[in-house]
Amino acid sequence: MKKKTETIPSSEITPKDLYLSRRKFLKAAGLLAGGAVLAACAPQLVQPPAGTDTPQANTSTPKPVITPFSRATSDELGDPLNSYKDITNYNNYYEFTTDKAGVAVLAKDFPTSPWDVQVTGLVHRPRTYSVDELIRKFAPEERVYRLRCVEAWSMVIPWLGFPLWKLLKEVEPTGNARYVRFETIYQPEKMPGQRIPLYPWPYQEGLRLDEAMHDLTILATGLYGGELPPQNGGGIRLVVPWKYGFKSIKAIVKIELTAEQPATLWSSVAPDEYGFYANVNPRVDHPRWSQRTERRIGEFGRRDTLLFNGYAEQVAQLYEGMDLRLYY
Ligand SMILES: Nc1nc2c(c(=O)[nH]1)N[C@H]1C(S)=C(S)[C@@H](COP(=O)(O)O)O[C@H]1N2
Ligand SMILES: [Mo]
Repeated sequence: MKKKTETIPSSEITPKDLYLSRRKFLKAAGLLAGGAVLAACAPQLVQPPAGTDTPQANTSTPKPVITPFSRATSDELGDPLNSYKDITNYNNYYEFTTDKAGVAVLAKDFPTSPWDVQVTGLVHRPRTYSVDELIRKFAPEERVYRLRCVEAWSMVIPWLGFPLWKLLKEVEPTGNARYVRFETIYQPEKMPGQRIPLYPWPYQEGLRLDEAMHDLTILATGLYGGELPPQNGGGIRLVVPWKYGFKSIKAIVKIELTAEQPATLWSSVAPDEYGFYANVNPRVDHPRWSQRTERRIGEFGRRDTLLFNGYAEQVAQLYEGMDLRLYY
């Protein structure tokens, strides 16, 4: 494993004191419900649309209604967060539908808790973890990241998550491990898109081990201070902010350390359009459209796309010696 020296500590990305466990979060939510205690910290409070704020409970006790909040109002470049409504109602999730505005409705009753993730392959300590245990162990923190879809739209999203390296360190990759493979749940009875054999389900993705160990790479368990809605990849999803959104695989049930570069759904469907690396790069056009600019959801007009989605200072060293035009 390469030692990283130039990564930004999470404390510089977002406030240190927002390391909320789910339990602490519920407490905080209680405070919110009781009054305006945290209102000053949450100037852009957004009321979630009815029905999208409470992931379905397995019990008859309804979960408390959670008001999404974030201490941050913008990313580190000064651009405002997208609204909770945008983030949870404009989604790519082909297991449900290819209609971005239709995912939230179709995923509404998809059960995200309890949720288990198996960590396996070339590791000394293979294990299955529940997301609840991961949350207790690794205390998710807020990370405000840009998400840039290969389709040339983008958002700024306040995730709750923990760096993937913490989990990988715990399972101890063997000396032969060079890649990490991720697999989405396969549940065609609950995911209508998986009944259409157009894609080689289940969705799978992969990272090189040093990319996976980079401090910017997180497993997200929530957003806007609350739980991770099904349409955004609950129980748990990957977020790799310097790569096109399709690398950030949702609803992960398996993480496997491998010696060989794993197959990915998109690179097997269209290898010349969606490469394994998929680093955001305005200079490498998609075969069917330019990647020079993008549409920030909620804005008029277009803005320039940034190399590595604006994270070049932190991640460019991962690709030294690689011709970025060839590894798209
Ligand atoms: N399992 C799975 N993960 C997925 C996708 C998908 O279709 N299935 N779409 C990807 C794409 S193309 C994007 S842009 C992001 C969108 O994440 P969001 O809906 O939370 O904004 O999820 C990625 N992860
Ligand atoms: Mo995407």
